[in-house]
Formats: sequence, C-alpha cells, structure tokens
Amino acid sequence: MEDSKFLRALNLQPNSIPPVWFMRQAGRYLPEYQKIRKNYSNFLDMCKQPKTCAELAMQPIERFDLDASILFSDILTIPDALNLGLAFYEGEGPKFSNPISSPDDIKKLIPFDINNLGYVFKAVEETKNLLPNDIPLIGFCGSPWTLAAYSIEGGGSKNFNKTKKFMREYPNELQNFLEILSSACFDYLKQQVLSGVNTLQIFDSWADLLSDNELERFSLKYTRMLAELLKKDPVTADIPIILFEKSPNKKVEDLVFKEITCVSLYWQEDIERISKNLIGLFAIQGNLDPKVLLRSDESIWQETKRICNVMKEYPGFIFNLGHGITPDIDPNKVQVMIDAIRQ
Ligand code: 1CP
Repeated sequence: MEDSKFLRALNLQPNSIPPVWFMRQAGRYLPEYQKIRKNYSNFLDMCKQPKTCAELAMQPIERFDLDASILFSDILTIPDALNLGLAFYEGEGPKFSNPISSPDDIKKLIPFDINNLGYVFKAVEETKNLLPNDIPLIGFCGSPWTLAAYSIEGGGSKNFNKTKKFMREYPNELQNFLEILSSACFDYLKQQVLSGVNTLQIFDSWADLLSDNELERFSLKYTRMLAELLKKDPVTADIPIILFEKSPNKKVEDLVFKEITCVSLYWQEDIERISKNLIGLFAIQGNLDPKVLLRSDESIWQETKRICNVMKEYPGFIFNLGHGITPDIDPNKVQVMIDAIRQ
C-alpha cells in the first residue's frame, strides 16, 4: 500500500501525476456491468452476492487501471437492514415498502444489527482478494441526513417534499432518527474497516435540500458525530475520511471539520478558490462535471487539463468527477479523460 498514489494524496503528499478514480465507476455505463446486471430484476439482490460485487468492483479497475477501487454496494443497505423494505426494480429508482411516515415508525424501528449486512462485509473481503496490493479499497455510507431523506420519502424524489414536511412538523423526532442512523453508520463503517477497506467516504447527496441553518442542524451535526466516533475508535482512528456534500447552501470552506481528511467537490464548486483556502489542511477530490464526458474528445481533454493545471501544486489532489457518472456516457470518453490526466 505504500506505493499507492491515492493514499499519498490523502496524506497530503505530492504526486507528479494525480491519482484518479470516480464516483459510480462500476455501473450502468459499462457494457460488462450490464451483462451481469441483466441476470437480476432487483438490483439489491445483486448487491447481496459478494462474489458478484467483487467482480463488478474490479471491472473499472481492469478497464481503466484506476488508482482506487470502491466497494460495490449502495448507501441504502442501512435502511434496508432497518426493515424498511427496499427494492430497486427495472428503470425505477429505490422504493421502500415501509417508509418512515410518522414519529411512531421511528419508535417502532428494530435495533440496527450489522449481522443483517454480512453480505457487504463478505463483499469487502472478496474484493480485497481480487485487488492488486497497491490499489486501496474505499468503503462508504450515506450521511445520516441523506439516509433519513430516502427513508422518509420512501425512495428517490426531485424535491423530497414529504421529508421537508416531516422535518418541519417533527424536528425532534427527526433528530432521534438521525442519531439512530449515525450510530448505525459508525457500526457499519467500522465493520467495513475490520473487513479490509482502506479509506471511507461519506455521501451527503441531499445536502442541497437544506438551508444553511437546517444543514447545520440536520446534516453536519450528525456527519460530524459519525466522524468523531470513527476518530475515537482505535480500529478506525487512522482511516482517512472523504466527505462529499452535494451543493450545500454553505461554502465548502465553512463546513469542513478536522476529523475529515479530504473533501470531494461537487461539479458546481469552484475548485480554484477552494484549493487556495484549503491548501495544507485537507486533500481535495474532484470535480469534473460528468456531463463534460458527453462532449467532444477535445473538449474533455481541455476541461480535464484545466482542473489538473489548477491543482498542479496542490499536495493532496485526487482527480474525480464532481458527481456520479451517468449511464449515457461512453466508456471511451472516460478513457480520453484518463489519458489527459496521465499525459
Ligand atoms: O439498476 C442498476 O443497475 C442500479 C444502479 C446503481 C448502482 C450501480 C445504484 C442504484 N447504486 C449503484 C451502486 C452504488 N451506489 C455505488 C458503488 C458503485 C461505484 O461507485 O462504483 C455507490 C458508491 C453508490 C452510492 C449511492 N447510491 C449514492 C451516493 C452517491 C451519489 O450518486 O450521490 C446514492 C444517492 C445512492 C442511491 C441510489 N442507488 C441507486 C440509484 C439509482 C440511486 C439514486 C436514486 C435517486 O435518484 O435518488
């Protein structure tokens, strides 16, 4: 692992060529993924097959020779383990058959038990068996807030109106739920580390639903609680933590905190300004707009080079997309981006 460019960057050490991996690197844009995916009608059933997860995590590593691998799973495994009844059917997003519709549903929740997620920890072990020694494995979870939003809404949504209504009517009960989720996330990430992951990423994908005050009260408070628990436990204390906040109503410089190692920038964030303010303090991951990968090779090359040039002198830069890659992107375009980074 000493030769990992990715871990060097997380330690704020310089790299002549930045390490690269990207969010949702294993997924629907890859024909080799589609080939396996079509054997399962419910995506979650595929996530419950550890050997298949390991094979899927390896696909982008083999195709693009990336510098880090991410566990193949989903953030919604925790609400599933709380018996909210998750399924992902063809062409639809996630759906919960028992969402959190009232404060009573929070009171009636079964205690979180990591033994219900044994398939995830087996997937970590299987993936570690396949990965080359110098390629770290990233484990992850959703932020407590993002998991609460899906659990209350009952699935994906454009504006999460049910969740916002719940937040206004029952703020204290929501906070109880966020505490349950923070503790579940901690147990879950700790067990991922015990199973072999080298780094952790927390996805606060729905931070943009919240105003500045709400972000502090319902999201950051619990993400910090989770990070503090991780830093206090001897098993996880030395594991780097990457935080992804999707377009928060707050400057990134004002939301980072000392327990995290790296901030993963959404594509709308100004990497040049932020890098000037965070240099020497945090590693930065980001942040090419995934939609750039739908443009000409020349345009991909230019935008990729622009980011690399801005970050050339930044110790602790990891090239990534500014959000997950989408299914409409041609893998050959990803190769253009990688060639631009490495040339
Ligand atoms: O039908 C399919 O093939 C399922 C597509 C898919 C995949 C490949 C889903 C459903 N999840 C995943 C894997 C996944 N999800 C990974 C591991 C793979 C990798 O990165 O290589 C990771 C890290 C996630 C994380 C995840 N899931 C996030 C956070 C990142 C982000 O994009 O903001 C979120 C919000 C989810 C929820 C989710 N899972 C799947 C979908 C389609 C969604 C989004 C639903 C929505 O629209 O709200």
